[in-house]
Amino acid sequence: MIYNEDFETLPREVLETLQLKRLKQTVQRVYHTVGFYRRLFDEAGVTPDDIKTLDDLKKFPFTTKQHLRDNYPFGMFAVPMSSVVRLHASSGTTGRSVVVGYTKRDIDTWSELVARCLVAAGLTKNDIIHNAYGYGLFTGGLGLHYGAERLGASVIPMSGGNTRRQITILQDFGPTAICCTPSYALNLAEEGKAMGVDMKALKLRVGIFGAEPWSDRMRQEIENVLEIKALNIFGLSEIMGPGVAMECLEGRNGMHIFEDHFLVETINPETGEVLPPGEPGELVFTTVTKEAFPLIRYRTRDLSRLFTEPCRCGRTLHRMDRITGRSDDMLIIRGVNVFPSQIEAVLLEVTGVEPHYHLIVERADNLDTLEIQVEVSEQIFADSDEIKVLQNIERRIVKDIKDYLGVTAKVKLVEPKTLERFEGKASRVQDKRKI
Ligand code: DLL
Repeated sequence: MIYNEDFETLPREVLETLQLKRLKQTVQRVYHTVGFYRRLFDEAGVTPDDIKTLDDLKKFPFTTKQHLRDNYPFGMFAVPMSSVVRLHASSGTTGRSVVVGYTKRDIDTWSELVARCLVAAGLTKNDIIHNAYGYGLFTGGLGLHYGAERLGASVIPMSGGNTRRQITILQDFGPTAICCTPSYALNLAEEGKAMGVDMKALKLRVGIFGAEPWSDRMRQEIENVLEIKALNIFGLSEIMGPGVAMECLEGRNGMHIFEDHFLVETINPETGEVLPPGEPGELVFTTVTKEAFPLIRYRTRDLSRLFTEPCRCGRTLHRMDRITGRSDDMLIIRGVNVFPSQIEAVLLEVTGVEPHYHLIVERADNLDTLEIQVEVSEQIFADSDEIKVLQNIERRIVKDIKDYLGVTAKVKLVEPKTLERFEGKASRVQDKRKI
């Protein structure tokens, strides 16, 4: 089934004509409304008139996450705030998070694209959708919610957490589809089993999983324990949120990218060179219909590759492979994006600790855990008969990490000069998760 047959099955040359028209408009608009882009293009010696073919996009400079941070919070918006009807943001200490805005039409587009995803998963207005993505600044909850409403399905706005209650609702309301992170799906299955619930007997038929990396092995496990079809959904706040790309039930091999709204490239993350389809590299997106927060050649840091072969579902939209890694050090912990530098910034605000730390990430019972080992200062250590002082430091770090970054961490204070030092590039993160 296809939600918007007109746009999802366009012959490639018609799609490309549409893309070029929209690209020209977007590049013109950002040049005239976003000071940042005017400067960026001027410095690179390009003007909107340089876009004559889709290939000309290559001549334009990249936009990076650092650019977004430098323009925190609203500096990259292309419309006045009076036209912005929604804001979302990634977690982070002030100045480090990324804030995104939407006009009414952006919300409308987003709702349609998520509706396309749900239909690609075989859902109709007769389905009941249990939405366990977090509601709030994170785009997952509201993104899926609006898409489900657009489709006309019945949506249960569960949000994350409260796992036992989720299981009761799964039993009592009989949803036919579930949306959450893949690790949370496994966690729900396990908790349900512990509660004595036959998770295979639930009415669930399909799951729409994303927001964090997962493997085929995890897919098989989820499909086994919940007896459902598990599909991959991709997106990022900067580009829109969930619904940038989605697997279809028929193909289940790569996610169709909604190319009538987003242009995609893969690049060599070291050199920035554009790679041919099929070759693994970093995904770069350009939005061509967004009003409030358009982005030109945004480097996602997500590693994947593009498939251009036709898919048996009939969509002519190219597909991207599952995300195989990142070209930076971003971690996704229980669905929350965290950079080691953000943890460092929090630690540096705490008196009595040194900027020597290690981060250990593991997955236990399908839940990610983060341990922060950090050295205390000589002085604190010398006075450490004051066990209370240490406990207070520990508590303060746990609280600040939760407050600023939205993740729960275990903190272990260690003696001065006990953590490994690095001669070259520091490798402070040990990610022991096997996904
Ligand atoms: O995670 C949007 C989303 C919500 C997608 C719900 C899917 C479902 P951010 O919080 O901005 O947005 O995080 C974006 O998450 O750059 C990827 O690294 C990662 N990611 C998202 N979807 C997938 C996926 C949402 N299907 C970042 N597989 C992205 C692997 C994913 N990684």
